[in-house]
Parts: sequence; C-alpha cells; structure tokens
Amino acid sequence: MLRVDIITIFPDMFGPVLNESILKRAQEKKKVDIRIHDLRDYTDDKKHRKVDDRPFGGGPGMLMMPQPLFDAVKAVKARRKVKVIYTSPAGKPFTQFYAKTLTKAQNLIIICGHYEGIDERVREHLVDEEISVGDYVLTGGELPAMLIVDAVTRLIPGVLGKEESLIHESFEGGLLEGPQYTRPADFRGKKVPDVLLSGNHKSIEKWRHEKALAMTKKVRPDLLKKGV
Ligand code: 4HQ
Repeated sequence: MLRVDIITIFPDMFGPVLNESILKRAQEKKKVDIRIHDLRDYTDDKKHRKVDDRPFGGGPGMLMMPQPLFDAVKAVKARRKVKVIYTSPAGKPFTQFYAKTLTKAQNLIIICGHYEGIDERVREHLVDEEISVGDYVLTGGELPAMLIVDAVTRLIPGVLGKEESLIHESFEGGLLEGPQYTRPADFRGKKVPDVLLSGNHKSIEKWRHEKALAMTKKVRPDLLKKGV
C-alpha cells in the first residue's frame, strides 16, 4: 500500500479534501495510507514551536528552518522506496506522466512550504523532487500537496470503479476529451449529434477520436507534441 506523509503547519486543511469521495474510499479500501503531520510537533523550540527564521543577508520575509523539516522527515519515513517532495513554482511541472511515476514509490513525503520558502540545505540534502503545480503563486504548499495526492491516488489499481474507469478520459490517450452528451436527445431544440444515437459502436468510436483530436489541436496543440 502506498503511504503518503504530509508535513504541514496547517494540518486542519486536509480533512475536508481527503475524507470525502474517492480519496476517502481509497483509504477505507487500504489502497493508500495518508497521514498528516504538524511540523510544529518536530521543532526543538519547545516554548514557541517556531519553524521559521529570518534570512541571512537580510531582506523581507521568513524562511522555513532546516531543523524541524529534517527531524520531521526522519521521524515519518516509513518505507525503503521513499521520495521526499517539496512543492514550489521553481519545481518540475506536474503532469499526468509525472503522477504515474510517483505511483512507483512506496512512501511519498510531501513538505508543504510557507513563508518565502525553505533553507537551501533542505532542498540540497532532504528533498528528492521539487514539483510545481502551475505557473502561479499560492499562499502555501497545502493545495499542491492535495492535488498531487489526488492525481496519484486515482492511478492506484482498484481505486477507481468501472464507472470512473481510466481508459476513455483526458490524457490517457494523450488527447483531451471531446464533447459528451446525456439525456435528453433534444434539449430545448439543441440536439445531440445523430451518430451518438445510431448504436453503431465503430462509427461512435471514430467520431469520438476525431473530435478529441480536433479539440486538442484547437485548445492545447502543445499536448500533441510529446507525452505531457
Ligand atoms: N507555492 N506549485 C510558495 C506555490 C506552488 C506552485 C508553494 C507558493 C510553496 C512557499 N507550489 N510556497 N505554484 O505557488 O507548487
């Protein structure tokens, strides 16, 4: 079972996301073991539970101190094949392909960053993978951590049911999904394409593939270039 350890100064942010829907079921089915750890439990500063300090050389803002992070990672490490992840806009872009590679680990440890970032020694000696979830700046690493856990967990065999199956969806064929319709066949004069009502599975497949290709070319031509 994949184990995920999340190190954060806001442990309460995770419950509402991890304890609902597919992520909740995946944990109940013992497909993934997700544990949240409060970074402040690992600081040597018993009095103020400090985890940040001022940057050498001056400048605005605070940095995450190395001591609580090194000790937290050491304490939570649970398996041999472990990857320590730090999320930041300077990381490698997170993609479906990247998510797949992370399912190969036995233990993911995700450090949620705050303030102006981390002491460089954490990056050099503790972090294995620095991941960016997009070219924008967030208030902290908690949302990126949830996003990574979500994308990785749903790839674990047995997490998704047949209904949510992985085969015909965006990215699995390297394409975005084309248009889809449900009932009614005529909604206030707006009709569903005839081919989808034809019952001819071969023509339906062909039509879907053509639409997926056209859609991808139009909105994300970059996806057609290589395995994103
Ligand atoms: N942050 N992709 C700054 C991000 C981010 C992103 C996380 C904000 C780390 C220190 N992380 N903290 N974009 O914006 O991953």
